[in-house]
Amino acid sequence: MKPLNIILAAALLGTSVSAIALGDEHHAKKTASPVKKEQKNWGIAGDAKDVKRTIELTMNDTMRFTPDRIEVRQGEVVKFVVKNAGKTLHEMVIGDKKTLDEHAALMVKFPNMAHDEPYMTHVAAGKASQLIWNFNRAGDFDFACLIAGHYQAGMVGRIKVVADGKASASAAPSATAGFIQAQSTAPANGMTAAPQADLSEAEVRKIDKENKKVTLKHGEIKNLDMPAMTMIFEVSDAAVLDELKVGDKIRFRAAAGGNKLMANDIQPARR
Ligand SMILES: [Cu+2]
Repeated sequence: MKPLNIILAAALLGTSVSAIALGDEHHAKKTASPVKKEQKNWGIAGDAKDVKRTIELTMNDTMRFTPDRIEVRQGEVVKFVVKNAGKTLHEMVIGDKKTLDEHAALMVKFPNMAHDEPYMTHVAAGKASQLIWNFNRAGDFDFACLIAGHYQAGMVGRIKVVADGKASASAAPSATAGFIQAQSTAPANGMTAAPQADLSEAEVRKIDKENKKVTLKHGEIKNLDMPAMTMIFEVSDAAVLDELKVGDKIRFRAAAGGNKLMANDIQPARR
């Protein structure tokens, strides 16, 4: 599964074939980059080799998921096969209500913002994609389509992760509330907001020179009032991408213009 995806991603690099047509592209590229897994309140990225269960989900233009109620056991690694039976783009994003609410509000503000996180998959009309997630924390979570207007139209489902009685107390469900709080206020990975109001800090996650795009795991973007997350930005000059490599810590000036999010003035982060 993993090697296959890497080969697939490599095969796609030289082509201009719309990778979205393959449905799995999003996933394939992700698998190919050595990105550290990040524990979220609702779980952590799963590995294909650990998948114990496959759940098929269908999304459609009536803004519904089928099924929209899912129950899993804590520690279960689930492969979601997500089909888009509609005629418009949909996505499945797993999260908790607070996080999804925040993201949904941002998507209304920046409709063309492209996220890239292991707990989400975007599926073009008529295609299918997959997402592997390890539900290692018990609790009640949600999944949703955050494309502007869809969440607001009720495109949301529930995931109940039933605590595994045998699991050790180290799962610390009691810390849940504090975790959510910390997550919303502090950028992940210890990234701090740029001291200069309009410069943001980020780590380079993916470079797509052909399309003049760069995926950045960024800290808070104060000038856009955007919390820390991983997003795809465009650059005006592809040459700046030659200076970058995955893992670089940078500073940049984020700008929202027209329907684009731009990363301008990219420079190395000062230590
Ligand atoms: Cu949708």
